[in-house]
Amino acid sequence: MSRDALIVFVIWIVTTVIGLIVAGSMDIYPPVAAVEAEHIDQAARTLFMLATPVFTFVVVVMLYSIWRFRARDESEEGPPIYTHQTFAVGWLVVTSALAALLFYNPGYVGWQFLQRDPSGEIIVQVTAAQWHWHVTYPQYGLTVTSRPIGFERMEENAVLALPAGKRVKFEVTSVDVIHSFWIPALRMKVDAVPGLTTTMYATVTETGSFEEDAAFRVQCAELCGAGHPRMNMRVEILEPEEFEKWVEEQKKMMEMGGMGEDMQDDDH
Ligand SMILES: [Cu+2]
Repeated sequence: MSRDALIVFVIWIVTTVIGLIVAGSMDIYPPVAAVEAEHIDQAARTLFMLATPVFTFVVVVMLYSIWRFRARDESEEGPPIYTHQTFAVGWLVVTSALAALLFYNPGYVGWQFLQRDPSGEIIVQVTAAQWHWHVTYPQYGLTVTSRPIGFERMEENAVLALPAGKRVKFEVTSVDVIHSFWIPALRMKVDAVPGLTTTMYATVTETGSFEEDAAFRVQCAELCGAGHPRMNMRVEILEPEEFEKWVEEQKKMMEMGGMGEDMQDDDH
């Protein structure tokens, strides 16, 4: 091993260890409220861990080469650099193998897990429209509709409630353009496409609400027009008894023509 290669190797090991410690201690994940969310966070951590040595290797080799093999005065050109055949092939093989591994797991294996059970104890039908979410619970004969009023007045917005411990099947569609139905605390997201019904499953675990953390919200995740950033809705995950109470309250409000059925928004 040449002296340069040895130096690069040592710097690479040191920066990789530092990178792994930093990546491992970073708490960048919002609250987890579904079994699926834990798996998705785990996939993100795996990608971070595998990407760290590749990233530090590229940066260390690049910066070291720029410094070490620079032209020392203006009349001089730097030393010529030729392809190192063995290294190039080795690099291709290693990174392709890593990518193939990730396609399989968490890619394929993770996808199988998300689709493992096509039933739902609770069915939630979601219809997106510029810039509302119409949320129907067919088992309860209840529909709630969000208003595009933005974060500042989020406490006035409608609630999509879910019972903790239940498997939820979301059936999502759109009446106008493509939207995307996303609940960050569940880490699940699916496009809302006009003329199609897309499905998404979540096995909800923890109780929580928008008031506790903004990850408990529906957020449109596909640019859909001027009201896109305001196309959100509060999410509340309740104990099953609390959920039943919430349904009854909402139905009363619906009958009285109150918030549950409020289809208007203040901005038009
Ligand atoms: Cu949108």
